[in-house]
Amino acid sequence: QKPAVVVTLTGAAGQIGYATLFRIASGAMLGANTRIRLNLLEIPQALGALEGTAMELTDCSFDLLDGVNIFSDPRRAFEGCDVALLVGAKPRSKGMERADLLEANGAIFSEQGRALNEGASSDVRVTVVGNPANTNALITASHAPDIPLERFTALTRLDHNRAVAQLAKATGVHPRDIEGVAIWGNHSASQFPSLEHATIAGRAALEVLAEKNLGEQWLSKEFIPRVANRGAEIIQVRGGSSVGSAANAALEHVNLWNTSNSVKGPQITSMAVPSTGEYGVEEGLICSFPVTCGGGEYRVQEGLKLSEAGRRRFEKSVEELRQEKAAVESLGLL
Ligand code: NAX
Repeated sequence: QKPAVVVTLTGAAGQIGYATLFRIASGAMLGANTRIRLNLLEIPQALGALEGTAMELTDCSFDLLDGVNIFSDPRRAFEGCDVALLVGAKPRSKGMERADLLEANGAIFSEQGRALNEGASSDVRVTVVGNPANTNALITASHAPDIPLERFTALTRLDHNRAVAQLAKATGVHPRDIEGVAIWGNHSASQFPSLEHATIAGRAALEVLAEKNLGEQWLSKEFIPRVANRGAEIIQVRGGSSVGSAANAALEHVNLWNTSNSVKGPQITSMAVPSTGEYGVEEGLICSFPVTCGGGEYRVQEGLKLSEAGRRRFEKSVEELRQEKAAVESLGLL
């Protein structure tokens, strides 16, 4: 029998951590035939709560769960790590400047990058969820020079799922009939959720929308801002940030990327990955693109033509990524 896959989850006592762990242990992330060992990382103040979560995981007697270990030392948490989910991050507190936020997160992700570099297994795959996710992924990667750059990704699957849901709602179809939606750029309000190559039951989504009199106006005034600001909308309505949907998206991201027989079958998803020059995005930025993936690999879908408006929206988001990179560079975090 194959040895258990070591999954390291940071921020494990947080909200998304709690919503993710039980599903990981039940096989929703790596499939029903993959045994798992969980390494959970938290800050010292949260170890008590985390101990309680570990007890609950034990109480589930999951078939696939070979063990749970909790740590506050990243070097130990990432030892032998095959799949890393970096969820723990410093939230922006009142009065905190943007540079302070980048600096606080820079310290966390550079230390974790070094720990991955030292101890992770040679086939490690890393997914960053903690915000600012793209730039945190860049910081992590830059401190792990021995791990191939393409192993570092950031989560935009939640934005992707939100875009699919909004398209489904507007056209009165089920999300399962929708393909080819993509998030381009940064996981932030500047992102470009694109329907330009989306299809609904095989028909161009823009055509279906046009029949309902939903055109450029609807895209720019309703669809794009709705998707890009959905996190804020959830906070307003729910009184707290997205948790279940974020956990679900993180599981899907890892599942689609790392299993050859992913739960949802082959499909185009959105993933923030290190650019190798695709669509004119310079190397060194971790940018969301449409990708196909499976078996631990992904490929950016190339050759798609964006409209002029789409191109402009994408470029604006890429510019924000450049600025974030310049800011962390000037703080000496890369
Ligand atoms: P919580 O504040 O509930 O949990 C974060 C946890 O991380 C806390 O338990 C904290 O103690 C821990 N932590 C802080 N520093 C740490 C460190 N150095 N090592 C290990 N653990 C550490 O936040 P939660 O709602 O779980 O959200 C987690 C992160 O996900 C946030 O940064 C949030 O902004 C981000 N999100 C990213 C999304 C995405 O699509 N990329 C969507 C959802 C979410 O907003």
